[in-house]
Amino acid sequence: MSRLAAIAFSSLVLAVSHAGAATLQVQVKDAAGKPLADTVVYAISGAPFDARKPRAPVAVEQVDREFVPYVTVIQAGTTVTFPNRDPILHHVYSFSPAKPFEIKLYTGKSPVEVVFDKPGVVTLGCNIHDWMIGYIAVVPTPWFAKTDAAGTAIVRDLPAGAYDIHAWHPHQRGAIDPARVTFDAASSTHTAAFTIDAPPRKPKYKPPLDRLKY
Ligand SMILES: [Cu+2]
Repeated sequence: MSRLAAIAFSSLVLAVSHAGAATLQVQVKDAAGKPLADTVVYAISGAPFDARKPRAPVAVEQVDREFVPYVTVIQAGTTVTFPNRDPILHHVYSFSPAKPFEIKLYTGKSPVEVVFDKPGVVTLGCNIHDWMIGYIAVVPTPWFAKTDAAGTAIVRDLPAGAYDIHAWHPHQRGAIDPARVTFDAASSTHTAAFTIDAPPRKPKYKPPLDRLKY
């Protein structure tokens, strides 16, 4: 095979293997049968993937005295910034074993970038405003998504193989059994469903901005 033909052949293989990737649509309901937003779903397989592949940094902002988004899901090794969009100072921290860290009083641009290298749930808080809470789910796989308001999460580009589909929600009561899904056909869409007993988020009192010194 000529060099040019070899290049053309390998691009073809790449195109074909991409076209063969599966899509997984996950539907999540709460115990009352209502769609459950902010559920993290991720697929674990024995298939190899390039764990060193650089991932785009992710931002968890502070907007109107809250963490936005409330729940973030990232692959282990991803860098996160914490821009403060409020006119007051925040002091972001976590005591979670997966990534204890602290960013002392600041506003505006994130003073540091934090690399989340260990899988686990990282609970975020603000040292000044105790109603502020957020979550970063650090997962050991590039295949993940989060449910929207309709309770739907879509995981794309899954190579053929058998996967355990895991679900996690910050308010879940009790453990959630993973679902086993096998993608054997090319370019297929598969589905999985979870019912999670998770009470809705209760809004906490936030003093108005003009009453806050910090
Ligand atoms: Cu704060």
